[in-house]
Amino acid sequence: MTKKVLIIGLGVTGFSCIKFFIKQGIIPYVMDSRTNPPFIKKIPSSVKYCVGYLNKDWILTASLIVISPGISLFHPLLKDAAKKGIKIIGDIELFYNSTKTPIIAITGTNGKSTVTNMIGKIINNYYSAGIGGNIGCPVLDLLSNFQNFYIIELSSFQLETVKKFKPFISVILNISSDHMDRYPLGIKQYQETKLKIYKNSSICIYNANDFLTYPNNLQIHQQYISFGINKGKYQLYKNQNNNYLKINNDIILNFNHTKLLGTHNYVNALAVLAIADILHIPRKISLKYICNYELNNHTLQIIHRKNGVIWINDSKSTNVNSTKAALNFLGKDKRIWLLLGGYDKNCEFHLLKKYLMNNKIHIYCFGLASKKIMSLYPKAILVRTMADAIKNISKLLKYGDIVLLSPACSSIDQFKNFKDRGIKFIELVKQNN
Ligand code: UMA
Ligand code: ADP
Repeated sequence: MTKKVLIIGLGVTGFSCIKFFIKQGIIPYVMDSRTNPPFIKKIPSSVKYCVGYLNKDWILTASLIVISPGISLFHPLLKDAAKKGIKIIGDIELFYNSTKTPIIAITGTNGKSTVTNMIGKIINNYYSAGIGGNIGCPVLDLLSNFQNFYIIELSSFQLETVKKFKPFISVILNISSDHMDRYPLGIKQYQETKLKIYKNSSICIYNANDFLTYPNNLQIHQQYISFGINKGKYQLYKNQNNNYLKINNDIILNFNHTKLLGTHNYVNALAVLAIADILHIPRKISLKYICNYELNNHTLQIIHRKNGVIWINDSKSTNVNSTKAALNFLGKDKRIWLLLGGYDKNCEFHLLKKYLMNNKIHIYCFGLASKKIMSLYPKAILVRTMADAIKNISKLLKYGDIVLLSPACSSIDQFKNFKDRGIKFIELVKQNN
């Protein structure tokens, strides 16, 4: 019987899978539940496709199903396929099976892209590394170039389908409530998915302050390295106004002398140094890159200063914990105008209460989550769109104020993605100020 490979999802991942199989002489079948998925016009003519719904017959007669991260493994039709013994994997497993190059895999609720980029810059100065995964470039597209290492950012969605995947180094930066619309059994289900990253890994790096990241199945052949605030091998040690990087009681760096913003980014840098040390990269090089690292766009990015007012684009903040990190960084003294809202993924805004009850914070909320936000924070101001919020706020600002877009929600109800939301924010701020 010929092998019938079915690819589900026609976004960047699905398209990279089509190219991968065709290169191996296998013509796959493709489907997407959307009527007009992003890569529909690029499907080669030899490939049969079905869009607008998930085709049950195709699913139940496939010999291998490769799903994209946007499709849940817990979809009833996929559960039926699994019961029939049909193998279901994702691009990460295909990638692992196609390379002998050591893989550094990074996950966590927040900080993945920051850590992936920071370690990428360090490694690429000393060796060569291909960077991809949830950060943007689908992993199968990395295979064509020779590299010493692959650094891949992994979402919980991508980890759902890993089986034999064996990274050399795996990192979980932190775990807090996110994507609860995809994990009906709650944070434990989400955590268990994230913990899969450690399963076959040679070295596991975890956050000593966050027990949800602790490896659960300790194995004699694995090595465990921790980082954390005043805890773990790689420590952030706070003393009066200084923030030191400490390893085994030796102070290595004063974070106050770096370009990093906020305690959470100091902690991210601990994980980065732990990886760099494993790869024997001279500390001098690693510390130089850590000191000079500038945060990615849409992450605590100061985009405008006028009349003593600072405007910050933190559109990449798509959950409660990243908004907490932004508010912690800004402190309690300034008057903050916070733009909150979008699609909340069933997450818990009450966890922001401690921060949002501060009289100096004025909340403007928009998008699908706004009703939920209003019910918890009745003093918040409800607007239809982010543009309305910016227009209203612009008339009320005083010297010393900060306007922060850190929405704690994903953007898909009103924007294409977080980048689109951030770019529109920048345009609107400049138009109105
Ligand atoms: N979808 C359908 N029907 C389908 C397939 C997908 O409705 O049949 C929807 C999904 O619900 C999802 C969207 O389409 O909302 C995109 O899904 P996809 O699997 O086609 O996504 P790709 O374009 O292949 O991009 C994926 C990752 N997307 C998701 O996990 C939703 C990208 O992460 C990643 O960069 C890319 O693979 C390369 O690895 C994006 C993301 O938002 C940035 N990730 C989430 C996050 O960071 O919070 C997890
Ligand atoms: P991810 O790729 O996991 O989404 P990013 O590094 O792109 O992470 O950052 C996304 C958001 O999370 C930004 O708002 C950023 O300021 C915040 N963030 C980054 N690192 C952390 C962390 N360790 N803890 C909490 N929030 C963080």
